[in-house]
Amino acid sequence: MSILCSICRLVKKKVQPPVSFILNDVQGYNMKAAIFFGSKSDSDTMKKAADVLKEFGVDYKAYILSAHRAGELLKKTVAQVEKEGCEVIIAGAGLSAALPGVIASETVLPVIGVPLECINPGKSNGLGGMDALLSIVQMPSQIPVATVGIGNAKNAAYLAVQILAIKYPELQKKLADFRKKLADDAAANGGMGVEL
Ligand code: AIR
Repeated sequence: MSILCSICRLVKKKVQPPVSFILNDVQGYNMKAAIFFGSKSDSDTMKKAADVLKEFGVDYKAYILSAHRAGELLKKTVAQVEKEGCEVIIAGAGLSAALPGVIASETVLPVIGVPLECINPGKSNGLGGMDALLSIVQMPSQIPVATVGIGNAKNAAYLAVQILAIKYPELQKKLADFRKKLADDAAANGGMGVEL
């Protein structure tokens, strides 16, 4: 009887794969995000979002696609990233920044918009990012875009990581460690009291 029990236990162990195996192999995808932005001139700012995703080990793809200049290709690409298992989208644009809103209209994935300050010698310099901020944040009801501060691509990525962490426990752990380090650094840098 006890030998039989031991065999049962072993078989049970074998058919119970570890959580990471279930997430990565059986369901067929890893954590995925997509980054869209409207112009090559936005690259330096949007790269900061990519850096945060890398830091947290989130897979992502990035696309330069203007909602105004390449609308059809944008729609196709949004459909494509959805098919590939993308779970959250970051979208940045400057000037009259339709990109995040247009993407939000094409998908039910959460879209995080980054209003960009446009400094483009020889072309329109925009309004310090206020133009993009209002374009992105003032979405009509039913089609929301979660909007971060002007140029704050990093925060878009932190929010994307937090959204993904609802599903991925390993990200929850990384976020908890990250927040603890922030608090520890604050304590070490005057948070415990300073002499003035
Ligand atoms: N843009 C491009 N297509 C539509 C918009 N709103 C934005 C880009 C960039 C700015 O216009 O996101 O911030 C200037 O783009 P470009 O290509 O002229 O340098």
